[in-house]
Amino acid sequence: QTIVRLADYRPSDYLIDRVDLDVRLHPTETRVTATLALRPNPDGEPGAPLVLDGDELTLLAIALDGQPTGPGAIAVTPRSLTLHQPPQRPFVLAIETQVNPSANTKLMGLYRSNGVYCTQCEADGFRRITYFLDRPDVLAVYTTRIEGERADTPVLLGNGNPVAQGEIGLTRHYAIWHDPHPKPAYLFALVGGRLGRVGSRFTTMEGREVEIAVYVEPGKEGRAGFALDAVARSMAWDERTFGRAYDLDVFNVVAVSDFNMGAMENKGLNIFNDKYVLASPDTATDSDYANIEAIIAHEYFHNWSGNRVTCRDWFQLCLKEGLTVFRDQEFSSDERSRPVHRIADVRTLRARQFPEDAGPLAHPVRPRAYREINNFYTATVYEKGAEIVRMLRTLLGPDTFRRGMDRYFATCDGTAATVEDFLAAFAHESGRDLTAFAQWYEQAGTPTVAVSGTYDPAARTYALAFRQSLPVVATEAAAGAVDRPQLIQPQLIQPLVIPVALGLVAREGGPVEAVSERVHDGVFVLETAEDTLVFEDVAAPPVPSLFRGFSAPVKVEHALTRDERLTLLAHDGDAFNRWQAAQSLAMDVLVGRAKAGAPRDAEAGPEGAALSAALATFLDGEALADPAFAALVLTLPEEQEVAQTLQAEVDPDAIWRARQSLRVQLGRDLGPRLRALRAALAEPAGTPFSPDAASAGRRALRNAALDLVTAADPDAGTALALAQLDAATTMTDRLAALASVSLVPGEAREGALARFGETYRHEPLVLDKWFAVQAMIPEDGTPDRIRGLMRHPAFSLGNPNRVRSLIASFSLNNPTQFHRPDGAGYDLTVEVVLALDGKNPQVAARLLTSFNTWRMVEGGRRRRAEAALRRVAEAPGLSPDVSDIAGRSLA
Ligand code: B3K
Ligand code: ZN
Repeated sequence: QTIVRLADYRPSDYLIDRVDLDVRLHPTETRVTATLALRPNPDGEPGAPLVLDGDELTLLAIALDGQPTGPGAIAVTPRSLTLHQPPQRPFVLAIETQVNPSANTKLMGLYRSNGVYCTQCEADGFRRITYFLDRPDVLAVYTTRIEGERADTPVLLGNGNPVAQGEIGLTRHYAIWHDPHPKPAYLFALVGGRLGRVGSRFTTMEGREVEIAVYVEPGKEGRAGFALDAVARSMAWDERTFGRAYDLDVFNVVAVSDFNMGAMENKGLNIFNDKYVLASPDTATDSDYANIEAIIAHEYFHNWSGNRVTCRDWFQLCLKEGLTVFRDQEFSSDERSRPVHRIADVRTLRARQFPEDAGPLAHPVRPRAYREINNFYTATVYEKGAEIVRMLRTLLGPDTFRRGMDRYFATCDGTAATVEDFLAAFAHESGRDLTAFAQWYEQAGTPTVAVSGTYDPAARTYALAFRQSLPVVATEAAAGAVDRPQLIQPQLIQPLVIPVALGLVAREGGPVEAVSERVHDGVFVLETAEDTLVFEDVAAPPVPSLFRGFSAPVKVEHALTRDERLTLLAHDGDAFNRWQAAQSLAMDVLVGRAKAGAPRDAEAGPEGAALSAALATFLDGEALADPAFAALVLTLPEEQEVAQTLQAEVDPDAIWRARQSLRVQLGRDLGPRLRALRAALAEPAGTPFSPDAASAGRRALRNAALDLVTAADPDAGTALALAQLDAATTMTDRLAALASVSLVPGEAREGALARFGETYRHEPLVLDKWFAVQAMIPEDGTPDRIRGLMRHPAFSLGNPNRVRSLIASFSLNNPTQFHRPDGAGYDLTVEVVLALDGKNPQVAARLLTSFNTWRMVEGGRRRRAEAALRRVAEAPGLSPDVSDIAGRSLA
């Protein structure tokens, strides 16, 4: 399999201006006629053959300018159709192909999900529908005619606006859709099926009347209202915040139950994993509501950042994904609580992106090479990509940033752009040279910034010395290696431009108004490997509050004392750093205990007690004022984060014991307060459900309290949880109770699990939660429990949501069991990866990324993980997707 390199990019030799598609839906023999208006690209190579991409297509007929092609004029291989001597003027190619949607288990191209025909074309699925120049820099105007049985497919949807529909004989009908906006093939979509609809209208700031609708399985319309409302709120927000209006007469969202990822931004026809559409108080948790809102917004925002301006090639993926994640994060911050949302986003970054960036799959935000592009829809491209955009805004200030965005949209509208085009817009508006900043896109690895502060009482100065560095593993991957060991060019390792938002806090609380001319709007910019920032006229030694709001995606090494952290927790004006102070205090305890091997009955040490005392003061003072924030302050760093801090020779059991012993200690020390808080936060009976952030925050704090109470006193906690399980009126409370109960072995747990499974046996999305809770039980019996659940009638390897909840929850979120010393966790994962690979390589490859931390674990486990990865790598008939992940993981 070949490696695709950014350095080899060449424009297409031919362009396609118009595409007329005629799709006659049939469960196993769908026929597609594509009429393509082509012409030679003035920027291409004159006279070059036309090579169209194809994948699992049956070619039925082909005509050039209305005439059958002569013998020898074309060549067909399993992956291509070549026209040897295309006319060197505009010409029309009509191609008829046949595909089998029912046999399409890869869920790429045209497939059926619960009987509904739908498509997924990003990154390279359109070639599974017809032969095409399937690359993002070929933009065409599409007209799509879809025909099907009226009984099977009463709803027929395409991109753009509906232009006609009609009957064919007694049983068939058709619909014609036209999308006036030129788009790459990856944004093509169609849907045909029996679907329920909820709809409303939105009038854009330009006065356009838009019909917005959400389509779901018939009978589930009652669960689509929240998503529909989120569409309207997204449209209004993008107008308000970025001046971007919607540009078609209809906007449709369709929910399907078999989907490889979260959702897809097809022009005017977003197709969603139903998990991110369907919501009711009884079936969806508060985090489901938050995710639905965020993903609806994300896909909608792509209409500008992705669709109107698309990517020149797949190396530029972050151009649309990082930017759009940034936009959806801002939307959620505005709609909910900004500090709480920022903390949640940083937790995700640290839990997913930092490990990726520190392991064998590390890659730059803009990779320089790939074997399988579908493996690059990563936390690095998305989440770190969003952090880069955020840093840009911090560096330029909100007004210049907004002008830069306007310029980007204005100058690149209708084109396939690059990261350089994006940065050029900001360079132009700010008058700044962003060449050094651009290094963030090129260099893999999480930088570390070491900081030390020195107070000089005589000079009344306070100096902060900064030093940035990149870890070794990152410098290797920085070369964009897909085929390691690739040369590491030392000149790539350049200092990054790092915005440090900071402030000084007085020991007794309150801000210190110190001056430094190098700090603008609270931001110091670190641009060299080392630098020292001096504040003048500082009366007493302050406590520095660094990287406020997590102003750069770095690890900070800063030797603050416990008392200094306690000062920040109590007094920092930056909410993120107050939370960070609590996390750092907890992290110190966890790392200390884990390194000591964390014997099971570790006597509570003084650091733990200090944390308890600080949290007690915090809870007394303000838990009720901002419960969502308090819930985050109470939540300990995840096991994976502790592992990242330890870096090498990690013993996941020791980490678990360290975390468990601290949970027990906090639960014991804070017990009475936590119970009182639970009572104070209880909703009066009859309170109507609301998914808003404030109500969700109260539920979050009650449930964080339940978690700690149960850790300290399993019997009493279980009783509380069982009562909550019975009385709960929301899925949030019910699931939190089930999760608490699930950590205490015994009959109560088994009974509760059985009842829950029975109650929701007809609700696959709720069963997913039930699968996940069980997959995350940190006990030896879990792999067997999972094997049992794989035989559950609701489980299917064919459905990505089921695989993610039962298997990926285990491999990614149950570190003690995944990394079992006997290798049984690795074996289970590998077994599923191999069984799944023949059906759905994308989901199999994603699951295999759970091994990305294998080099960090201690020797015995490491050897077993390596052996398991080798079993995958050596298995016959592997997909390119899985073989790529296995290969890079072992390299
Ligand atoms: N752009 C899609 C992801 C496509 C993944 C292809 N393997 C969803 C999104 O990020 O909005
Ligand atoms: Zn996206």
